[in-house]
Amino acid sequence: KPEQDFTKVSKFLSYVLRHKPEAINLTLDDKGWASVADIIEKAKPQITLTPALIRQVVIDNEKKRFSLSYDNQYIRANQGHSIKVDLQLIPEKPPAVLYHGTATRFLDSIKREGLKPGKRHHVHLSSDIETATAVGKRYGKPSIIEIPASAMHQQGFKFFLSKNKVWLTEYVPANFLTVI
Ligand code: HQG
Repeated sequence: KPEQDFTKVSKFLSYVLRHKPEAINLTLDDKGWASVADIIEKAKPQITLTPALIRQVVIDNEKKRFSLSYDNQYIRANQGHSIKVDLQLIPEKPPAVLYHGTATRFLDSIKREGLKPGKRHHVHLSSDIETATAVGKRYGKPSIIEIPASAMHQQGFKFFLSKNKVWLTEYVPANFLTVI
């Protein structure tokens, strides 16, 4: 089925572009871009890619996880990295509230320590509860945390909106968190 192929390719691209390019001996530039031709070559024989398949995955991906350069020669992930890359994110004014979905079993620790980015660059926040619920479900029974983003922004906390509309911030101290 093509959808299954797309999922497999998306997972492969997420892995090498966000977390472990060295797994296939790929190099990213400092802004996270990799050559499409290079990926195709180095993905072999694990996975067979073509420029057309990569373009389809970039376009169809439900979360718009990847971007291609204008000439289609380079690709990068829009967010979610654990390796150091400079996405050149520009701070933006967030909406009044944002939501973070997590597993219920993490709540005690989160209430104590605040929301931390873990292995990634940022804490990931959503503008709607449905998306946050889907994110939280990945690790178990979901819980939703509401964050007063405007108020934090007024106090000097920076927020960024990734190209695929995920809100990002470095850290959310515990006093800003309300479990809803
Ligand atoms: C939790 C997916 C204990 C945090 C999604 C989360 C998202 C704490 C987990 C994107 C904590 C990290 C990111 C603390 C935070 N104590 N646990 N103090 N602070 N946590 O996967 O936000 O499909 O790195 O709540 O849709 O779940 O990959 O982050 O549960 O947008 O494109 O630590 O990944 O997108 O987990 O998900 P993650 P996330 P993709």
